[in-house]
Amino acid sequence: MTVRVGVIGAGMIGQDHVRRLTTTLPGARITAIADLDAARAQQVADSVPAARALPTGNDVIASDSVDAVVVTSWGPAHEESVLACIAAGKPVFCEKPLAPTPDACLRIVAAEVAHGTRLVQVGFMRRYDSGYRAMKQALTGGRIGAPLLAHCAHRNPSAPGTFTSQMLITDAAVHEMDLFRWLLEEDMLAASVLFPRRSSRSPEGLQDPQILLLETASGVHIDIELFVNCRYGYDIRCELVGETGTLSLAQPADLAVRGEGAYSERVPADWRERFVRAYDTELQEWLNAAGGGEAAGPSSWDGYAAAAICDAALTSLESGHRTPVTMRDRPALFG
Ligand code: NAI
Ligand code: ISE
Repeated sequence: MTVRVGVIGAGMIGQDHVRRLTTTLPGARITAIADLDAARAQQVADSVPAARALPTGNDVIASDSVDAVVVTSWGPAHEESVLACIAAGKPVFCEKPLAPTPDACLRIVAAEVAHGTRLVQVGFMRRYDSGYRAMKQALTGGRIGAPLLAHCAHRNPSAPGTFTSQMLITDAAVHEMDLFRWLLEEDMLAASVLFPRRSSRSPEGLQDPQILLLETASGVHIDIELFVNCRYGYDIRCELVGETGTLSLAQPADLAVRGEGAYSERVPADWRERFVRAYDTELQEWLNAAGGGEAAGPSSWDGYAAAAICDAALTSLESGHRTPVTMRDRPALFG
């Protein structure tokens, strides 16, 4: 079956998802694209056979030639589009963050509960990365005993001038927040943000790097270095320490070179290169479910949980204190 897909937001990741849905993954046909920048929407639509540029996201959702929707606009615009998809009964893949605040996420959760079945998948692609999947399998298979703590790094070579200290949490660390809920199968209890020496290479006023410490309900501590102007490449690291061993995310390069007395591996340029296979797998899973009018993978509840953890971390960023994560009870729809 071919799913006719509409796309809202034709920026960096929107174009990357359009490419994979058009040239890499079977089972999809892009039929409609909208962007606030009409020229950009037209340009992207022109690159896809039989796709039309439409004036607004709501036009895409309402279109008879759209069965399911990919939302890749900016975070604050996600809620309106996702709610409109649920109202139209159309499956929707929404990039992270589901919405910028816990309350906005809860409105989406409530709409999905009222609809009665899941329609929303959130773009937490790390759950589909083969390295993290191997880590989860080894953990649940008992290879390192009970997990105790984890060390992570989330480094970007550079961030746009508009990047704020808050965005190290809401834009970057949100991935680890979801990842560890999935990996450890438990919620977070508290968040604390620490401030190491500021990099003189980061824009004035940006607190970069930061260390985020998450605590799970069972007491696992997860430290995450967030550094968005590390200059040398996109570097994602994770080591999970258990009672009898450790699990480390292998470096993702396909090739290691020994030559001229040195050993080297390529460091990915950005998230598109590092997680290319994970994005392919997550969107294939979404397409497979969307073909049946449903959603799988990270849910709107997972989007809400991540927003609740972000909220605590943002409070800690301001106050300098450890901050408890507060969450509502999970509706039955989300298992
Ligand atoms: P971008 O700025 O390159 O593109 C966003 C596009 O959305 C722009 O062309 C903008 O004009 C359009 N847009 C904004 N509001 C709109 C609206 N109401 N209707 C129609 N178009 C609208 O941003 P980028 O990097 O592509 O990020 C988009 C989303 O994807 C963000 O939520 C971001 O956090 C997420 N993202 C996720 C990644 C991942 O690894 N899962 C990686 C990069 C981005
Ligand atoms: C970007 O928006 C993403 O979502 C990437 O996955 C993340 O690693 C990066 O830090 C964000 O800026």
